[in-house]
Amino acid sequence: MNKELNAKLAGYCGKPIDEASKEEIYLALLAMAQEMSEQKKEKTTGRKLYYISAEFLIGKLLSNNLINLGIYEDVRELLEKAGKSLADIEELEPEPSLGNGGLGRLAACFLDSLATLKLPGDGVGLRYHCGLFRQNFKDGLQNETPDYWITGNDWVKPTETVYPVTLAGRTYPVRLYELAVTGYEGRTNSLNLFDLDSIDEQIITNGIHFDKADIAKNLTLFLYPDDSDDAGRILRIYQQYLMVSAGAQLILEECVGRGCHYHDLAAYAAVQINDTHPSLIIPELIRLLTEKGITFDEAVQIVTDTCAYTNHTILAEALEKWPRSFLEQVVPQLLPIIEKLDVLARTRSKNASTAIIDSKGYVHMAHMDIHFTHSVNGVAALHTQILKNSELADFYRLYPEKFNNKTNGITFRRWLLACNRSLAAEIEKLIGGGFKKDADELEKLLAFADDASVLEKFSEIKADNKKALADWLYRKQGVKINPEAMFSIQAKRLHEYKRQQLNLLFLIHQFLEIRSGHRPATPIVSIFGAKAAPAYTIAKDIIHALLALSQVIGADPEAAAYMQIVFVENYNVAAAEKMIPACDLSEQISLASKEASGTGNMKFMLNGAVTLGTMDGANVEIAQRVGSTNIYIFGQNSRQVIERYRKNDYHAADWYDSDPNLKRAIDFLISPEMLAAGREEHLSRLRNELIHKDWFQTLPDFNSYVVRKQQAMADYAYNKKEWAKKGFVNIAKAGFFSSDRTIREYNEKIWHLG
Ligand code: 26Q
Repeated sequence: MNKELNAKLAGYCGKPIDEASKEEIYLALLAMAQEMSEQKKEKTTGRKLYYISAEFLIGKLLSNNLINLGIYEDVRELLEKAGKSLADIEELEPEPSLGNGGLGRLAACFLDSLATLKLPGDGVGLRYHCGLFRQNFKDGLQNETPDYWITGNDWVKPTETVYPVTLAGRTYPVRLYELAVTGYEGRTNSLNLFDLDSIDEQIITNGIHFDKADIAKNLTLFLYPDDSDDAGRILRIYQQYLMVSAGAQLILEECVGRGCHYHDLAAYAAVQINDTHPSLIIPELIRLLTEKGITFDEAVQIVTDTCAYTNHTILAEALEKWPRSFLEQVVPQLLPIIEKLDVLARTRSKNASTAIIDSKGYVHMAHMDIHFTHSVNGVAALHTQILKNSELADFYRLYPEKFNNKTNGITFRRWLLACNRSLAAEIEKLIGGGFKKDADELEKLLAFADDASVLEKFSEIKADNKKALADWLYRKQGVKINPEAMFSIQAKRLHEYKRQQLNLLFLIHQFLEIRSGHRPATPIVSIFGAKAAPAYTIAKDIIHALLALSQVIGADPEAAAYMQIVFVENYNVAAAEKMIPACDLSEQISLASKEASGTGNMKFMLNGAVTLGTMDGANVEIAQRVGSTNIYIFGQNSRQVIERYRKNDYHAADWYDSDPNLKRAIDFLISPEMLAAGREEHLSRLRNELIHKDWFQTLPDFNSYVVRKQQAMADYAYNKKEWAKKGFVNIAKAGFFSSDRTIREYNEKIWHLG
């Protein structure tokens, strides 16, 4: 095999491997993997899934594809023999950051599982020229620059297929690009991404600004990090319609090509709508079907039978609603259809809360989805419960049969086999390789949970990963961290509901405790990775406060011996792959009821970290599986939180006034030391926000957070073996959180593919 592969790769290089440069080898591997993936394409029969999503946070693909093609080890070895390092070559690959966070990464994990399970399922989305902005810190503030990832030698390839899409009365040719998604010992599916040839990267000026009016040049230039102004919001509708119109044409063309008659669309296609960003596919499919001569009523039925909707959030501000005037401007061809759907919805329920177009003229995307798809799912058990009982209760009464839960999952190929090879190898030694395709087999590890030598080995792997992270941080950011300390990691988008500010208050408290002579049980390195939406002021203030605090601690040798804060710049998939295997304590501290699921929590667990978390999202299901000795739960539960919101009687100032520790920590934000390290504008705004608003109830959870975290630190410090066992049990119990399981459930209950 090795010899054959060697010859093959040298063939792609056009020279012997030891004479080729890293760039040449990278391109050769890319070409070879693409050709091998191509050979695994299969003819589709029966029902095929189209997972339509504004985001696919695919990350780098080289190692992933080599693993899935079964040649990673062989390639690594033969490169090593030629004096080259595969790890160095991987560094050359740019990361396509075509997603904001969880929702986009979930879509990418799902594609991997679909192909691994040999299910016919393609992605449909947009080929943004710049992914989520690149983040760097200057003077303690986040700066944003464009993140170009397209080089001309990419995994994503242009095709000859072009669809016409009419936006604001003008028709644009939309090109289809394809990415081969190859499963682990599976089949190859496609990620179909649409783009305009006329996009012009030259129109970007200072940072990430550009002329928002010039549609032909800007439409797919950026992935949207927020919707802070109207010009931006309209552009998002343009993007969404470009995606769904080209997507709908692709779907109909493929199905007809396979012998489908328009009446039978639902027998050929299942369309999964990933949150509300692709919801316009509903009126668009109805429009196209009626153009083909199908009656409106039948078209509505066909589309309902074909489409299903996933909800990923219960934050009111993230539920998309568009002023009718925006839609009139961008997609006048859809408005008559949306209006008819609204009329139809109103015949089903007189309740104003379930209308599609409200009295102020806003079009509610989620409402259209729920009325006109056959399945509505939440992404974790608690989330689905909350949708049924509160957020979408009126809809649940109307359509109880549509509601179902599909707890999220992650692909173990990327999040274990690729990012933590030594752990995967050790697991394989103990229980064989079956877990790679049947994640439940990880439970076999439980037989070793009390085996001292096994736990010892797992602790060594963790220690090595921590050293590797420390080296990486030093190379990347020039910071030195103590690998002997406990690594606590909070890595996720910066958002008030995720409560990085709670972690901040803990760190201030810990710092002040050290100053007053109370040393913690263990030194701790608190590592953060988080991007804030460019217009999200308070989120940026939180980053600022953490960076300032990091300096204040660094300047105090006594405290610095016990604690350190590191903010990883430009957190993305590649960074996650380095950070997650090195984590001891996984911070999942959102306000209960607000985090729909979380998927980072699953990645950390799978890599042997212990969770410190609230009873929120999938943390609840993690806690249920690992048991209370192997997770640190704190804080109010979702019932208490929802009750507090309902009563509307939360006053942060009462908590601030009555808890001296809390008051001391909050006031430290504007202490002379902090003001010397940071800027008053940001620090006092954050302090005011915490005392006078604190919409995400940070203060009521402060005490129990401090207590549980200090308990975790003591357990880590004083009982290494017990601590190792906790992490080990987490790995053993992670099987349920494989996206293979999630995809099987979607297929059995919603899609019925093939
Ligand atoms: C909406 C309107 C205008 C502009 C942007 C948006 C927008 C963009 C992205 C709204 C939401 C998102 C992303 C949401 C998201 O990532 N949700 C996460 O989904 C994960 C997968 O289900 C869950 O695990 C997380 O709990 C959830 O927060």
